[in-house]
Amino acid sequence: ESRGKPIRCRAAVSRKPGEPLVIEEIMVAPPMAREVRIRIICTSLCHSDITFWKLKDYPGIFPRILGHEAVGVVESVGENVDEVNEGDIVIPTFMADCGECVDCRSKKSNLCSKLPFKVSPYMPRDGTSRFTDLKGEVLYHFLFVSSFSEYTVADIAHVTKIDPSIPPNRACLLGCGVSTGVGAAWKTANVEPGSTVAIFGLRSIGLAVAEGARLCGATKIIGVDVNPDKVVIGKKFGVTDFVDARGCENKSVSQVINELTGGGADYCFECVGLASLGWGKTIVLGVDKPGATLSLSSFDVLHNGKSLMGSLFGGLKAKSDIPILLKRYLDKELQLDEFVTHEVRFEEINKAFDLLVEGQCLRCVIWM
Ligand code: CXF
Ligand code: ZN
Repeated sequence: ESRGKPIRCRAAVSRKPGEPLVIEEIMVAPPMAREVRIRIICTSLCHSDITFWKLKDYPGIFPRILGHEAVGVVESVGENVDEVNEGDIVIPTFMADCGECVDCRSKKSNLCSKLPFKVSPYMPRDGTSRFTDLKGEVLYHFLFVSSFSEYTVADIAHVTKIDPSIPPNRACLLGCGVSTGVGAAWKTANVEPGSTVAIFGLRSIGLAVAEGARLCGATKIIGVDVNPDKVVIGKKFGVTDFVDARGCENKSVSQVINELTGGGADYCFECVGLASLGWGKTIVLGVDKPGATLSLSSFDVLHNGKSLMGSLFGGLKAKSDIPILLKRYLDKELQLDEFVTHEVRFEEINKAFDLLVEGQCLRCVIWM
């Protein structure tokens, strides 16, 4: 019986920026009020883990436990938790869904104002860590999830209970990347049947946007990438037209898109981390370094009626929308299998980093 006591387990600790993770024994404190301790079953690697793993100029956040796309089983619950019980299968998420604040109660926003999104090294509610190494040194959290550990602690507002019939190596994908892309088309842009879509960058997020746009009934889904090999994988996710960003000869990418759509795509999705404005609505999903800026001309916004919006977690509310996506997978509408290009054991977690950095990998599932 581990309930109420610290658990000693293994975690992959990021001790220094850009250096391989170190698998060590750590201590995971019991959950405090409104928290749950979760035994991670599977976790996958998202590009944001790599972005923050590499960042040198972000003081005070090492050593830390990365990972934020995962599924697990509730080991124990703290006081005042009635939403989940020991043994429940859950997805921890980097976005909170407290269900009580004005934003969580509104249909317009997925940005919880009680536990706002930030890149914090601590638990969201009391601002302390649940992790220490065997020397007693604090290990920091990442995005309120820290799934590169056999056990983690998450706030109940960051936990969604799911149907346990979905395989864990598929369920974990709904914790970040796939949900973000699908949600961006479905919730943020609200792509309607018959519309045209252009997607810049066909890695996991861009392909998930294509998948979302396909499910919403978009008739033209243009994928833009610098790698012409993406044409094959793009087709699997509903990309109808591929534009090789480097091989447009004497035309610009926007000219090509203009010709394909008769004037410009209704919705453009920026999934690279280099914002460029599309024709109608442009939705920014690509994660860039802190301090990066977007340039847009006021002429374009005013004269050409362009609009720009960001989409965190695809505009999804975790507790109500993850179960919808999960059901659509079980009903064979939403594709998840094709995202998983690699699977490794926890001991090989650094291989997952190499694979994602190299770019041939979409999602690498890590089995604990
Ligand atoms: C990202 C969203 C933008 C800030 C960092 C984390 N989410 C997940 O990958
Ligand atoms: Zn992510």
